[in-house]
Amino acid sequence: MRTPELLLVDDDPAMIQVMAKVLHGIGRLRFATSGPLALQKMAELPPDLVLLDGDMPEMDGFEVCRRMKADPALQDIPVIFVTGMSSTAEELHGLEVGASDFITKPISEPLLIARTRTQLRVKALTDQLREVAATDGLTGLSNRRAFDEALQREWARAQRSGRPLALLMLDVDHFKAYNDHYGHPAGDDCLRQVAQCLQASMQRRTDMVARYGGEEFAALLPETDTPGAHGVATAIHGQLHALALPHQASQTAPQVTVSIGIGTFGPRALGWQADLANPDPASLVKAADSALYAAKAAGRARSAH
Ligand code: GH3
Ligand code: MG
Ligand code: MG
Ligand code: MG
Repeated sequence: MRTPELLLVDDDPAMIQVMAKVLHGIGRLRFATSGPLALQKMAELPPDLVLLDGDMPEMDGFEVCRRMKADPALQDIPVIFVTGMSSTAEELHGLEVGASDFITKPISEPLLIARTRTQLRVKALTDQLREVAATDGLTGLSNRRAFDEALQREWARAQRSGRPLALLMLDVDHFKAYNDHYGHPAGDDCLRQVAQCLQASMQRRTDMVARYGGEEFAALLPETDTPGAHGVATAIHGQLHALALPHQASQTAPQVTVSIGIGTFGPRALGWQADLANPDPASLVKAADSALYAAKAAGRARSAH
């Protein structure tokens, strides 16, 4: 397991020193002496746990916690309040804004360690669960759910920025025949190899390839226009050709090939395909899907737009 990142937040540096001495063996420690500074550090690198002073002059811990829980990038990070107050009302307030646990000052070292470990364990399990929920079990690629989420996100970003967005739909050619000829387990293995090849063909860190379902894959290419998308598709055909997975039962070629449909979204004035009355993410999928159908009809092992 990777080293956990802890953020210790208290307006009193002496208090941070006390906690740091106790927690230094548990993870990598970072510090903030105010609410705004804490939020800034979290934005730079989301920690695995925040130990948060309730009472701070500029912005109190409750407000920091409220803001964290309203931010999708920060809301799964557990927060332990370290407070001087221990009234039921304060504790309720903390729970209402999303606190996971409480420690009262003066802190007990064993309790601080035990509660910190507990929350880090919960965080590690949450991360694991999120990872499993987003991953396709056969290929290890992102799954359909993760793809749909990314599409919503990137679609919204493209709308805001006016930058293009491309989507490739890929389908393995004559794959039913592959299964019939080589057997289903070999078919599974073939899908794994195709998946790896697709992953290796992605050109930018922000490109995402997913198993869309069955023997269909999808790639989401932010900031990519139609020529760029064609470039990626051509690279995929080339990589698969070089990989040369035998497919004796294919009517297209004696090796595994894919057909690719390209959909792009962007300002029409610049020549990108946006001729849709009410464009939404589904319309981009639909455009790529009809292009895929065209690529199949035109003879497979090719791309269409
Ligand atoms: P086309 O070139 O038109 O795409 O022909 P095709 O045979 O690939 O198309 P079809 O949709 O008829 O067949 C898809 C096949 O993919 C059928 C199905 O058994 C197989 N398949 C889907 N998911 C898996 C999987 O997880 N493992 C294996 N081994 N086969 C799968
Ligand atoms: Mg304080
Ligand atoms: Mg299919
Ligand atoms: Mg197919």
